[in-house]
Amino acid sequence: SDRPIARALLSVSDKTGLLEFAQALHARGVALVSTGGTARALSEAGLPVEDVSTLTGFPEMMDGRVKTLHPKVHGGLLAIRDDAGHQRSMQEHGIAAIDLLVVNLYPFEATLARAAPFDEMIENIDVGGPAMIRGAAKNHADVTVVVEPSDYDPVLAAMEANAGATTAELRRRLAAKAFSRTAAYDAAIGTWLSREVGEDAPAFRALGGSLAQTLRYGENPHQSAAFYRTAEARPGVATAVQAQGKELSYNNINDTDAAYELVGEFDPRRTAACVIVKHANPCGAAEAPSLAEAYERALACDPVSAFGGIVAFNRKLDAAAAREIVKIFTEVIVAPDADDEAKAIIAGKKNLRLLLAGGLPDPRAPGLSIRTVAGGFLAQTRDSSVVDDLDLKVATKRAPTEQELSDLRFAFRVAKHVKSNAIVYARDGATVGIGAGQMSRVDSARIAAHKAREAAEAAGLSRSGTEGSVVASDAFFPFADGLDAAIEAGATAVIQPGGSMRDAEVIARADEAGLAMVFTGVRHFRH
Ligand code: 93A
Repeated sequence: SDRPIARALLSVSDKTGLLEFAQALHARGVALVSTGGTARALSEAGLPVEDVSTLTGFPEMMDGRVKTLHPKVHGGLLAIRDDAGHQRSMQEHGIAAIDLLVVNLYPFEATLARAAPFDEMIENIDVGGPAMIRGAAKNHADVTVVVEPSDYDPVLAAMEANAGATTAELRRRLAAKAFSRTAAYDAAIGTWLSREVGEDAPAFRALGGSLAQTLRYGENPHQSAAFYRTAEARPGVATAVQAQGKELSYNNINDTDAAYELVGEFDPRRTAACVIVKHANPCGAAEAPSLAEAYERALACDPVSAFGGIVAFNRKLDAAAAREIVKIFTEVIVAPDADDEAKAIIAGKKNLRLLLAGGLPDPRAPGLSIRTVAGGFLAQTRDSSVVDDLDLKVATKRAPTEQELSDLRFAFRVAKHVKSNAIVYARDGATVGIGAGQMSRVDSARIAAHKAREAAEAAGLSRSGTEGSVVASDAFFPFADGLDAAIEAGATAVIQPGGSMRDAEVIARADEAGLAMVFTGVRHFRH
């Protein structure tokens, strides 16, 4: 509830901004309670403060290991203000409500950073602080919790605007931050202690999530690895059930994720779709009336690379598709489900892994993506942009035909899931050439055209593989040469983000060649 804050408990290791904040609270008539060092700092500044040991009736003991771990503190934080039973307990045991908790923890991370001895690390594991933070954060309906000095001012501003109370919205935001802080704190401790005992698994777990599977090895046999599930319930490789086949490897899981995320871009109510992935890049993707046709068309894009690949479907696997897949060596099949006949056909290949995910991943769903860098990690929100939601702008004199537009959308959808620089040629709802992961966009364009030519030759087709196709680029063409490669390959239409300094030059070249070109305004780098 939005009652004015009457009592605050302050217990901070980092005393930055403490005095100003406590001063402002005092000026608003807030009673201050505090632990040893914090209380000393406040009273030295002339502020009236009750020592937490007076409150608990116990001295701080065991070198401060036990100072706030007491029902008078935790009852004051956790009691629901509107609950009659809770109120009775408070009265019975002489517990007073704590409306604001200000805690920052023993500096475990800073102590680790200066490579302190083991015993000092242990002493810097805060127990009482996280306990209070978690109690206050759980009870954020009534309690405001602050875990870093940068939130002192926002809390004061809210109190100023609300007659001494904070808002429910602010309390919830602060609670989210509080739980994230204690999680990161324990992760740092878990990682440190795992290193000390020479085990990787606990350190992995400290990153969050629950262990799904210990893997035989990582990307390479000399690396140890494990697979974790996070709380995110989005259907995908982590929620999939393995119906049959050999144990999954690290690379299998990574590649299956890439395949399933891409196939999830195809609405199963609109079309059947199939994606084949090798080394985390699609080597074929297609939509068609049936899964079997989609598979055949995806396979035709690059049958050499598809050998030993991961095959993903957007609909329940049926017998016709299963019969096609078992003709060549495949590592993993992933689909929302499979019918009994399909399962029986797959069962003929003992080693072939069949994963049933129960649903398709929603490409628009929010989520985080994380990667480590030396000494840290990078976090970003998922690339949840979907081409169907974009306002495509025709940049050339000629607008794309209906068929071209449909293929352009298809190609851009696939390009989102190809490592940059990504160039994707497509025709009639199927990729015909994919250029991935090159340092130069022209090279990706050439490779894509070259692969399309090879596949066409292998299939005995008379026309070059990219003739009459459309092409997607995951980022703008910085020079017209990337477009030249597409023109040379016989593409008739282009989709790309646009926004290059040389857009005018690129557009002029497209107009000259009679190409239609659309700009998405959205880039799909993927590294
Ligand atoms: O040793 S503790 O885990 N035991 C406790 O009961 C306790 N209560 C608060 N550490 C505890 N604290 C921590 O003390 C706070 O998280 C804060 O970091 C620090 C503040 O101590 P002082 O006020 O004496 O400087």
